[in-house]
Amino acid sequence: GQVSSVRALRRDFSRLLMEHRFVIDELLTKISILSEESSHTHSYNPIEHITSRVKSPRSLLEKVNRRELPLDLDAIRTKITDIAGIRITCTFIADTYQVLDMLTSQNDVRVVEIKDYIAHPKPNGYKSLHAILEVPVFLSGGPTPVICEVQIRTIAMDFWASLEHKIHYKFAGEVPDRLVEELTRAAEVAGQLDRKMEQLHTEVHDSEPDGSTSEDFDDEA
Ligand code: 0O2
Repeated sequence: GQVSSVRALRRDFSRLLMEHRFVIDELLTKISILSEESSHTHSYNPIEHITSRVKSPRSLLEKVNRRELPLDLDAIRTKITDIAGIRITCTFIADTYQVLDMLTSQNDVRVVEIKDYIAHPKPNGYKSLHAILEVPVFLSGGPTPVICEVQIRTIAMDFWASLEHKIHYKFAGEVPDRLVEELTRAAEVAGQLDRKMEQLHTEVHDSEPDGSTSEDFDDEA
């Protein structure tokens, strides 16, 4: 009857969330391998930090309602692409593209969609690379493709986005015009900082003497 179908829905819903925890685990492993390998090979790690989250049941259901989707788990799984989310903060702009490329070139990673808000910022100044990726999770019944949203940005972009997010919530989306303008200007300043830091980095890198420095021996010791 109704009780058993509610019970079944609950069970399927919790399985859906579990699978999205698994896809995060799969991707975090890929990212940490790339990061560690880069440190080893180039003595350089393009990744500053990584955060991840599975959407809470409440905010997932709110989104389902907002989108007027049926309570059908197959529809939810394909239409709501940010149930699993990973945010990678990189040092420089070039690193964001490189990390995206290293992830999307892997055989078992299917690119569903890429949104390049770095090349094409949102009107408010928001910048980030967004990738909707589908990765197999190896369950007892066989590989199950699961979707994850990966956001890749620089430290400056992340700094801006977290403040903007807080302000957005504080004003429940009705941010006063003056603040919106100031935030857009702050996004430009963050962009200038990113370009300046990248330029300094290139200069320092190019002026490094060729051949090994004493640091190069650290790993061999
Ligand atoms: P939260 O609280 O971070 O989860 P959609 O996700 O489909 O509703 P859209 O525009 O198709 O919306 O997707 P998009 O552009 O890829 O943006 C999704 C996520 O990017 C957002 O998730 C934010 O995390 C981030 N984002 C996008 N635009 C902005 C922005 O202007 N400011 C900030 N701070 N973050 C942004 P959520 O679910 O909206 O929010």
